[in-house]
Amino acid sequence: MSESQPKKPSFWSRLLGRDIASPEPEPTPAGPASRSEGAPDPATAATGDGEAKGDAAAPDLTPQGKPPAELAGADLQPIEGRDPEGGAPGEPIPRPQPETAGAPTDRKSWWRRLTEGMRRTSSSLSEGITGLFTKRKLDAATLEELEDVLIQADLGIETATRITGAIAEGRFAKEISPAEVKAILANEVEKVLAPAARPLIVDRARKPFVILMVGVNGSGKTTTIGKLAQKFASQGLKVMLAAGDTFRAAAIEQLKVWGERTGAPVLAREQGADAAGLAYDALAQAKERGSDVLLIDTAGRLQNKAGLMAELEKIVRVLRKLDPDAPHATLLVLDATVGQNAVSQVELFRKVAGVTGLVMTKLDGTARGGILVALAEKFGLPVHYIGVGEGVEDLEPFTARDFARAIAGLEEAA
Ligand SMILES: Nc1nc2c(ncn2[C@@H]2O[C@H](COP(=O)(O)OP(=O)(O)OP(=O)(O)O)[C@@H](O)[C@H]2O)c(=O)[nH]1
Ligand SMILES: [Mg+2]
Repeated sequence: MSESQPKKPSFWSRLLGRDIASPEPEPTPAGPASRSEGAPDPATAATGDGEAKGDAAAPDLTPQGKPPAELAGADLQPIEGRDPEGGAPGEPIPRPQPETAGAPTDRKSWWRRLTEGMRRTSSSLSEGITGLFTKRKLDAATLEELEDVLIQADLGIETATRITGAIAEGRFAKEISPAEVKAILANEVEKVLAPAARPLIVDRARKPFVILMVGVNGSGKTTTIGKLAQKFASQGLKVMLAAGDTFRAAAIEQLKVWGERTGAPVLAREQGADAAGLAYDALAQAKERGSDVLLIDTAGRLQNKAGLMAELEKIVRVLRKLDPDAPHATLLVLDATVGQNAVSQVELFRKVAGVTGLVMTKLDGTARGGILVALAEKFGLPVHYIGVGEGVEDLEPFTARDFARAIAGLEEAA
C-alpha cells in the first residue's frame, strides 16, 4: 500500500527539453494505520448476521449531563483488553486533552492555533524557500529546486507546477525575495483550496442530522467526534453519540469519556456487538429523544479489508431503513502525517461509504500539511475541518485563505 508520488518531468524540464532525475521515492510511514499480521477481522469477530435488530443486548446509555468530576486530571489511563486492531492489551486509550481555551473561539486564538498547528509544514517550506531565493536571480534551476521543495511538502505535482509557473511569470533573471515567493505560494494555494473550503452545515430540518465518521485506524475519528460534539453543543444543538466501534472495548470507553465531557448521551453496547444494529438503534433513539445531531463512530479500517468495508456498507444500509437520506454526512477522517497515502484512502472510502466531506487531523504533528492541497486539487471534496491538536478546541473550520497563509508562513490576512 506504500505509495510514493510519481515524479513526472516537471514543467521546467519539459519547457527546457531536459529530463531531471527523479528523487528517491519517500517512504510512506505505515503510521497508525498498520495492523498486526493475523489480527482478527472485526467483521468476523463481531456478530455476523444481526442486521438492524432492535432487541439486542440492553443499551448502555450514558445520561446526559453527567458531571465530569471523574475526568478531572484525566490523562492516559491504561485499559485492559485492547485488541490487535488498536494495539497491544493494556495500551492506554487516548483521553480528551484539557481545553486550551474555555471561552468561545475568537479570531485571535483561532489564528494562533492554526499557525501553531501548521508550524512544521510552514517552517519546512519556509526554510526551503529562503534557502533558494536569498540573493539569487530567478533561473530554471532554482525553479526546479523549488518545485521539488513543494512536492516534498506533499502539495502535489499539479499545484507545484502551477506555483512555479506563477513565480516565473515576468520575473526571469530578476531577483525575487523569499517574501514575494511566499506571497505567490499563498495566493496559488488559496486558489486550489477555495472550492474545497465548504463548511459542514447541520440541516436543522433533519432530526437528527446523522453524521457517520469513517477512516483508517488511529486517524482521529473518535477524537474528532468529541471535538464536534463540543462545537455542536456550544451552538445549542442536542447531540447524541453512537459507539459504533464495537470491536474495541477501549474505543467504547473513549467515546463515553467524550460523551461525559460534552454532555452528550452515548449509546454503547458490549464489545463485539453488531455495529450496524447499534447504529440503527442509535438513530431510533435519537429520533425519539428529538436529538439534533447523531454522531456515529466506527471502527478504524484499512482500505484493503473487505470484511470491514462491507460492515460500513451495512451500517449505511440499515440507517436508511429509518431515514432514506441517512447518513446526511459521511466524514472521512484523514491523518495528515500519512502524506500521500491519504490519496488512496480517499479513493477507497469514497467508493465504499460515499464520503461527503473530509476532516484532516494532526496537522500539528507533521510537515506534510501540503497533502490537503493535493487532495483538494485531485478530488474536489469539501474539506470541513482541520485538527491542529489533541485538545477539544483544536478543530478549526477549514478556510482557504487562512490555511494558505498559514502554510506559507505569512501573517494573518487583514
Ligand atoms: N496531535 C494531534 N493528535 C490528534 C489529533 N486528532 C487526534 N489525535 C490523536 O490521535 C490519536 C488517535 O485518535 P483517535 O481519535 O483515537 O483515532 P481513531 O480514528 O478513533 O482511532 P481508531 O478508533 O483506533 O480507529 C489520539 O492520541 C488522539 O489524541 C490532532 O488533530 N492532532
Ligand atoms: Mg476510534
